[in-house]
Amino acid sequence: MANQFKLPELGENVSSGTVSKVFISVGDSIEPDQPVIELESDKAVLEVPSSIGGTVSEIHVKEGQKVNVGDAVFSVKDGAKAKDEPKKAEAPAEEKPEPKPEADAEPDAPAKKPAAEDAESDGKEAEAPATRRAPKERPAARQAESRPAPAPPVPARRRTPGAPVAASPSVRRLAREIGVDIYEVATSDPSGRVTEEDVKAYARGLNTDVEGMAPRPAVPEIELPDFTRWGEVEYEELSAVRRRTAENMAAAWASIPHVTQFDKADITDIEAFRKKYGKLVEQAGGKLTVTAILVRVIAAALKKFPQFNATIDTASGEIIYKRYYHVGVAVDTERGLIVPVIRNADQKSLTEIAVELSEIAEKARARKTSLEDMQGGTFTISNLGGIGGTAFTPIVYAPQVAILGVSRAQIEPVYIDGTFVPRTMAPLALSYDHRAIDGADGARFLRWVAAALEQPLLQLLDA
Ligand code: CAO
Repeated sequence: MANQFKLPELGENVSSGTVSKVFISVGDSIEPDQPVIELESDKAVLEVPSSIGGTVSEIHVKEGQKVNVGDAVFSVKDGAKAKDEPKKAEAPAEEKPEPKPEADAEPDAPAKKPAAEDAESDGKEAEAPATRRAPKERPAARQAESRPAPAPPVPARRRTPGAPVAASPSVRRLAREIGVDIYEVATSDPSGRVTEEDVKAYARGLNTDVEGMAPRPAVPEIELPDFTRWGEVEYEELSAVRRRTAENMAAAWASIPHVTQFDKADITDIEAFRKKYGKLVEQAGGKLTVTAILVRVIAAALKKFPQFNATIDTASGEIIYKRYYHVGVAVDTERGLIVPVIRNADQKSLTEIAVELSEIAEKARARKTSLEDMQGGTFTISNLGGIGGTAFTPIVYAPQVAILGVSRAQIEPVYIDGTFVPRTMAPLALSYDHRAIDGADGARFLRWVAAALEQPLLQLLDA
């Protein structure tokens, strides 16, 4: 039975620190995962949770004392978890499931829950201490600039038990008072500390999602086996962008009945146009690309087909038609997918759009896109053609109702007036929310977009 808690590994670069607070006293009954000391290192201030439970018999550290990884912090005399130990012994190590996500911990006040309440997870904790997966430092700088939005209430993925969170007691208190689980909050502070602003931003996200929609439906989580049973594995903390993408995609996939409509656009003349006028746009500071042209064409298509520039609100039984045309463009960056928005694309010239697209893509790749830059989009374009591929089925970026995917344009033989002629054909894929849009409308919309690319003057007939 473990009766002494030693300072565990705290992260790749933290091997010691100064005890700034001791949260426990002799005689306290404590539980695994309960914060016991606050430790200040040169990198961050961390609360260190215990991996053992029991009644504290001795505290080996005091405030202001320097401690190293492996130093004894406190001892317990009765080991409240002793009763669970036979259970652990029965289970062969490799068949033990992952420790359960923690229960709602009250990080900055010693919790007084009865030990039996957590008997199951406590038992596992005692044998699989906090250091089983070395708690990693949060990649703070990456999270800081990439936080697209506060995390929504689903899925309720909790931190790995034992991974400490750096935050001051007042921030923890605030989180507790407003009902935020501090372990779910991403930090925006380069030091890795969770700040008051982080907690407030997270709390705002709990009430509504990014676009002000109702809270999303819960997405069931897939239970993971212990992969170490079959070989070596490596753990990497999800970046804020990856986490957010995962949540958005899962929510959209679970709640939107998708249909994907395919077509091809003959962009031979557009390619000739790009070659001819690319220099002019370059002088203005942009790049006349297929994506830039598509943004302009899509803005016109959204005016022609308002149901594609809408949101379906099943709760109120309404369709919300937006009278602005803000086109999001998926940008592939080192840290994942970012979707900045080109506002009022219907009112901008092609050159203006090309310049803005170059700017937002550069900004996204330089990690400078703000939350504001990504909000308010009414339709999204995802062009993977620069990378390759013949087709893909994009996922609608909720609460929008449609997204256009573009694959690599290639020269193909096209049968025209009795002869095969080489034409540059761009594969298009339109995914849409079948609750809001019928199949025939999907086909019409995409054909209209293809025709507008083939004969741009056609648009003017309706304009
Ligand atoms: N077919 C053939 N070639 C294409 C093409 C297409 N559909 N789209 C772009 N290209 C070419 C461009 O012409 C350019 O070639 P040159 O350098 O010879 O002129 C090259 O590919 C690179 O294009 P680009 O990336 O500079 O410019 P872009 O405006 O076409 O694309 C952007 C901008 C931001 C959309 C793109 O860089 C990008 O990030 N795409 C990935 C989007 C993504 O990840 N989507 C997935 C989201 S869903 O999981």
